[in-house]
Amino acid sequence: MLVSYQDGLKRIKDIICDSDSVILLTHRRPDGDTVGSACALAAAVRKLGKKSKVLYSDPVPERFAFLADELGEDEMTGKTAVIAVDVASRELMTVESELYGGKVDACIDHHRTNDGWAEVTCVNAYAACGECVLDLIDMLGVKEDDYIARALYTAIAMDTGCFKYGNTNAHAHLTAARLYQTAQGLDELNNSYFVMRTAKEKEIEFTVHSKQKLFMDGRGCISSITMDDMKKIGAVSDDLDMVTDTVRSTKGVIIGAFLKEVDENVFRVSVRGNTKGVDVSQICKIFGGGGHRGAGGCTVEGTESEARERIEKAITDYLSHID
Ligand SMILES: [Mn+2]
Repeated sequence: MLVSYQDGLKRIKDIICDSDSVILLTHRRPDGDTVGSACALAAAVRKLGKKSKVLYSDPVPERFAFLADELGEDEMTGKTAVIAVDVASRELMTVESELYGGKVDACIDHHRTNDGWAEVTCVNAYAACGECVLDLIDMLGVKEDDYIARALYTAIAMDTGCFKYGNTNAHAHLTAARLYQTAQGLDELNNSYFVMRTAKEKEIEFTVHSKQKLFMDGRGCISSITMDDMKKIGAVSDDLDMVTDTVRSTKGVIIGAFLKEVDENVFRVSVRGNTKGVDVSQICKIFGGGGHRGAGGCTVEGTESEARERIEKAITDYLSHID
């Protein structure tokens, strides 16, 4: 059930205070926001003398693995609460429900599209879920330590693309500034997240650039990568996280889409918008997906060219209606 944000924070605080152990759940294909938010909340819960662990749905990408490793996991004892973070709908979790008892007591999130799927769901449309989690940690009366600050900084920096995406606002900066006062080595984190790339990632970038097509007089952009391409490079899905942005980085592009083949003839589509006037989640909804105004995702089936055509047509339709 969706409740008001402040009421939700209070209720989630009560749920935590009422429990001996807390399991945190992330969405599948975990990103910096869901991992950072879950790890930060798990660490805060421990400061209250309770046990905690995070269930990640899918393996944690290499660049965020240090957060999961440093946290480790407690043995759950006594009354155990289950809280999802950054999870807009139940379908976004692949973690086996037997692992957490099937019932999700609460969900704290920043997606406008959250349908209120958990027992208590509260949403604030901040740039990152990490900002919601800091509000909750404040309500719990826990002071953020170095680890919590690095985890929450990861959440905010990743979901704002290092404070470059259209969702970046004063609150995101002010929260990051607060975390800077506690965390050590955030410059190194930025460097590892936003500058350094593996040789494989560079090769992927090259492939994605070479398969890029501009349309609608350069206002739309599309590119894709197949499992075959990835096999040739020796890349895995995780290596692709950071290339999505290249489809919106050509000057003049309003909407860019990147298609990644995740199963034979099944493409996971990431759509990115460059101006505040567009809402790319509307395009993703056509294909059963969703997301934010500036960033959304969906899945389409077909060959590479069929999938590209369908997405290109949807973007063309959308762009011709906003002129
Ligand atoms: Mn997020």
